[in-house]
Amino acid sequence: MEDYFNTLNKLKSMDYNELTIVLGNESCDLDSAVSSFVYALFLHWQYHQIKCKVCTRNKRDETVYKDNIFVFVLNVDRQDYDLKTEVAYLFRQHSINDSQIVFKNDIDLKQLIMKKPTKIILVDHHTLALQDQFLAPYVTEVIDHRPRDESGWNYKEDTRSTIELVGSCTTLVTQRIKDLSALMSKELEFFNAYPITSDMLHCTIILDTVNFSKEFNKATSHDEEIIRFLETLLKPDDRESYRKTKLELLMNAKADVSSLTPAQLLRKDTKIFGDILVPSFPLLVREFLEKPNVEEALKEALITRNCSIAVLLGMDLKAGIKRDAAICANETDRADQLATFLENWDNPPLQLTPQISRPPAHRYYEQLNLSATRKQYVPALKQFLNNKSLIV
Ligand SMILES: [Mn+2]
Repeated sequence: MEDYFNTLNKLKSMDYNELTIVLGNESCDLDSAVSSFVYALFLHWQYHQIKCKVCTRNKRDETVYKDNIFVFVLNVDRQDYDLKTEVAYLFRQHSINDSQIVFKNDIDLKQLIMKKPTKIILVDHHTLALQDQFLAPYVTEVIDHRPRDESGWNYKEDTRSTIELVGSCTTLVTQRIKDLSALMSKELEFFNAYPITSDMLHCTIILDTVNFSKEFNKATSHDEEIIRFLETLLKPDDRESYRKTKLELLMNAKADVSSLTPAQLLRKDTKIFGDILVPSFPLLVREFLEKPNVEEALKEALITRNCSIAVLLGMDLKAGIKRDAAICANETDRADQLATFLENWDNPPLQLTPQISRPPAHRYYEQLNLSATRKQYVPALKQFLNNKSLIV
């Protein structure tokens, strides 16, 4: 593994011949992160397998010779990595440190593509985000498990695509690695050289298919075939309990926000409507408001997201479901107007019951409509914003 991570230093010093970037989608979920890491690592391995056959070290002039490098880029800013709790959990568990990872905001892709030959491989998505559209001419391969969307397909004609509706993109990545390895008659060598990849791929398929749950109905026979292949490498004693334990660990890691600061919680799952910031927390707002530095974090979040008011939504599942909400703003008049508006909203009623105020929140509520999520607040907030523009 050292050898691979060492090549990442060559990116910093621009000491390479050609760069291949493997990029997942912007949610940077486990599927995207593991797909890009494992595929980049495979391409690195494959390149060195082939290279050694065709050119021997003594025939190369080391002073001018440069290797091709293969870099996985996590499609999230470095400061937001901890928000992807299950990704950080699995990578750290396999001793992949944050310093060995290239995050989206660590590199300037616009500069890189101008300086040296660059290829982009998209995994777990095939439509570039708006701000990444300039990468389209550099895309050489796509591996994705969502329905093919031709509308944004402006890639070169010879772009190789593997698109198949399966539960996890890592199923397709594993298949592709198997196929390319077979072409080299080295069926299992990559997986044997980097055993953590089998585990990471296996974990991702388990999480994406919710351990092949019938209820979620995400898994296909291809996912099943691949997970069985991975299990021939991982050799669990008891397959059923092995899978079950993995799912529990990953689900817990995904829901564990205990290490997040208020500032991070305000970025984790947040939507903006007009100038209203609406973060949704996997804990009660009451607990959020008790965290240190919460007032500063709220002020900062409002300023950086260009908002003047925040509606905080909380949920707790520890002893049955509980929900609460709070309104925070610097400008109390407008906060009062929004409070009255939401209290009286009846489509459906949110059943906000005022409680004693909990600073720095302006208003604090228990929400008795337990099925109302942020989705049910959206029409209310939009209506409120429309009313305001009518008055002005
Ligand atoms: Mn996916």
